[in-house]
Amino acid sequence: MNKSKSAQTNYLDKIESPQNIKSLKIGELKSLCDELRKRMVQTVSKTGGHLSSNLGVVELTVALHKVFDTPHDQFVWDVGHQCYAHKLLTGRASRFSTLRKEGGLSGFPSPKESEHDSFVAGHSSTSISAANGLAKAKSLLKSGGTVVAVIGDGALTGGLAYEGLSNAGRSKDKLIVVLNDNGMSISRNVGFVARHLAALRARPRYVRAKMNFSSMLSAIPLIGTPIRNGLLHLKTKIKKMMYSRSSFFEEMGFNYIGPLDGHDLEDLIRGLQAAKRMDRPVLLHVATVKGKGCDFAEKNPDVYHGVSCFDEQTGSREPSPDCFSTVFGQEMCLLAEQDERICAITAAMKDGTGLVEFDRRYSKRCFDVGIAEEHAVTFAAGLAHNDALPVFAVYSTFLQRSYDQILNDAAISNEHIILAIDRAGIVGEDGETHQGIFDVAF
Ligand SMILES: Cc1ncc(C[n+]2csc(CCOP(=O)(O)OP(=O)(O)O)c2C)c(N)n1
Repeated sequence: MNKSKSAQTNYLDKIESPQNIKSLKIGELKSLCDELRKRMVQTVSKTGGHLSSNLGVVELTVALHKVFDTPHDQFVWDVGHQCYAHKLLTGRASRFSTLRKEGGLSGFPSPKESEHDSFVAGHSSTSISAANGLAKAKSLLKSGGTVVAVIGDGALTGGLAYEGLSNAGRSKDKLIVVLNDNGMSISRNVGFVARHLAALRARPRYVRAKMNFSSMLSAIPLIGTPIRNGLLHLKTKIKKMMYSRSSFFEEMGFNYIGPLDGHDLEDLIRGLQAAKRMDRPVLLHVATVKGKGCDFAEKNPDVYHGVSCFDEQTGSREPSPDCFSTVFGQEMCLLAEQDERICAITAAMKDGTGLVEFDRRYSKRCFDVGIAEEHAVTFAAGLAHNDALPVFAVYSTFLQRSYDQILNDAAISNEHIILAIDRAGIVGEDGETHQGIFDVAF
């Protein structure tokens, strides 16, 4: 861990509910962030779990709880693997050492576990659709409060996220999507999303002007309509001067704020307050560093994405024995040498499925399609139809996404695709959302 004298303080153990952080000043909140990181590294080194993603959203989580009031306001964590700071701030710090153990805390959000976990998660790219539904129900029933979806740039490669954006964007409901952009899925992110977000990150000048402008507007009491309209016109002009084209999210119906530094608490709090004041769908783009604040996780965020026990000081781990994925990867390399029709497909799980060496040796025949399991199967069927021999390496639980594609796009026309199904069976620590028990039935 990075050394910090403020890590000596103890705010965390006094937090019984998120209300307790409301009165903390910025300096105290920063110390709290150090404590959260320390507790996560200590615990995950013993229980295993998702480390890098959680270290990256510490300031974001603190800022969210500073600005909003759960459970009246609701946070929907996409995938949910980054919810540890949220758990620690919502009355679960004393049980945190039971993380991922039988009878202990789940590694993912679980409404059964806490009223602060608004929605179940585990599989990727669902948060915007869920938040769309939660926000719609709030506006229909006039129950008040704000719904905030937190989604990573990796999860944004999944098609369901676009179904969510498209519907939430036209809903006109009060809804905030926080895009946690660290440039990484488990490994480096791929495709259009990665390119578009990199372009947005490269133009940071607009956000401050926009936030200062909205605070200015809201600070003027009873502002008259003609003056307000004049100012809004001016705002559009400034915006046009600064941006030559709008972001994809604006085209989808969202007000776009960003990019913000996701480790600057003051900026995050200001950004979230600005988003909260808007009575419509808003996308807040936040740039974070995966693994932030822990040297070994920051250097190798992919290695410490999902990790088993390790040494808390050095990050070193026992070498793991060869498993299905390792042997599968070796066999794939051997077979690919003999048969040039063989292609490998992964849905953002190159490391977990053992395809790293295959990708190094046969990069033209290795396809990381992003978190897009449906696409992976139909893409494989297309490859097979034109005589390639595709092997889709996938965890059993995530193959559930592709049930329809297996039936309609591959099986009906008898395409020769190979499904290399990993992590089948009861999975233990990852819990109910990750069981690999339905593939036999389908
Ligand atoms: C449908 C589905 N496929 C694959 C996964 C495995 N998985 C868990 S987290 C993750 C990467 C998510 O990246 P991002 O959303 O950017 O979050 P980060 O970890 O970078 O914070 C993947 C592929 C999953 N949870 N769900």
